[in-house]
Amino acid sequence: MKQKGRASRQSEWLSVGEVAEWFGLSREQVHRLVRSGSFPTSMTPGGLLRFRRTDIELLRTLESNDQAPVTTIDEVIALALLGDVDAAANIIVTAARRDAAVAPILETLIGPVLRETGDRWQSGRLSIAEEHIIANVLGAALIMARPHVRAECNVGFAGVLALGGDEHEMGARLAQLCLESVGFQCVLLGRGVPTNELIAWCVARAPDVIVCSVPVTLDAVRAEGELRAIATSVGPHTRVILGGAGAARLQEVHPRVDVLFSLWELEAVARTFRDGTAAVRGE
Ligand code: B12
Repeated sequence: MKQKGRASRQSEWLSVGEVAEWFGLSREQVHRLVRSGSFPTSMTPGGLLRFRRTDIELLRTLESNDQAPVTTIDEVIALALLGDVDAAANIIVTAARRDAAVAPILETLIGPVLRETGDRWQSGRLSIAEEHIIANVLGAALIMARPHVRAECNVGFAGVLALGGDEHEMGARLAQLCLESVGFQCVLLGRGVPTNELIAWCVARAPDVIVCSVPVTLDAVRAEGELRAIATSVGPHTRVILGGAGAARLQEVHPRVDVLFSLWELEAVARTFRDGTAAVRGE
């Protein structure tokens, strides 16, 4: 995609027309890319589609190198069903190096593969065993990719967990990889941590960032309680970040919590820590 025009710089949010102009696309092409999951989006309270400027700027940087994902969802599902963890990890690592960022491959391929897997399981096109195999292979691939995408610097310490108490914790693992790729030291607390232990951990470890992922199936009341406990137990320097497909279902989000809509945004926010650390060091 080529950048043609330049949209106005005033607003944090961009419209479909502005994004189309930035990439030299028609509005219909933008809508198609949104439907395919290639553009992270948000809705205004009035139901209008909006794009966060930082997401689009990061995408534009990547697009300027003419880099589209070459592996398809079907291919990843097929190799995952063969149990090929190495190939799945290789796809993530190769793309992360090519894009100089890990969020694009996670948002445009790994996330969509997981969601497609759920759809196929729900419609009977994949068995329970096959769904489990794909999730396990991708989970292992994310772990295998870590040392290869991790940045050498140390920009801060982060805790990452899944809220709501159910078994879905892949969102937390994706978030962990994003943070590590920009230089965070991460501890994955995973899922199902009792609230009192969460509080104790936050107090004892005083992380710079605590990232909470809310999966699509969640106990909203439990997730809200866990989030409140975290937000009120961390010190003032800790940034609390919330995201994931279930985040929109929470009725009450503590004012200390920043809600992000995508891994693109998370990576962009994490980079601001790195840039801040470099500035302090005078680099
Ligand atoms: C893998 C999987 C499982 C695995 C989980 C393994 C694991 N270690 O996580 C297992 C097999 C255990 C499982 C179990 C179940 N599952 Co399941 N599962 C899935 C599946 C296929 C993928 C989940 C996933 O990882 N998605 C990818 C995530 C990461 O995507 P996401 O949340 O949209 O997040 C994206 C962004 O928001 C971002 N993100 C995520 N976190 C964060 C955080 C921050 C801060 C930011 C900025 C961004 C961010 O990253 C993602 C990138 O695109 C989904 C399908 C789906 N649509 O997701 C079904 C799905 C979630 N499961 C479902 C169901 C029903 C179940 C079971 C109830 C099935 C059963 N009858 O036993 C059980 C629940 C058991 C329990 N007690 O919890 C349903 C939920 C339906 C609903 N709407 O409630 C789904 C949607 C499948 C379906 N189509 O019906 N599941």
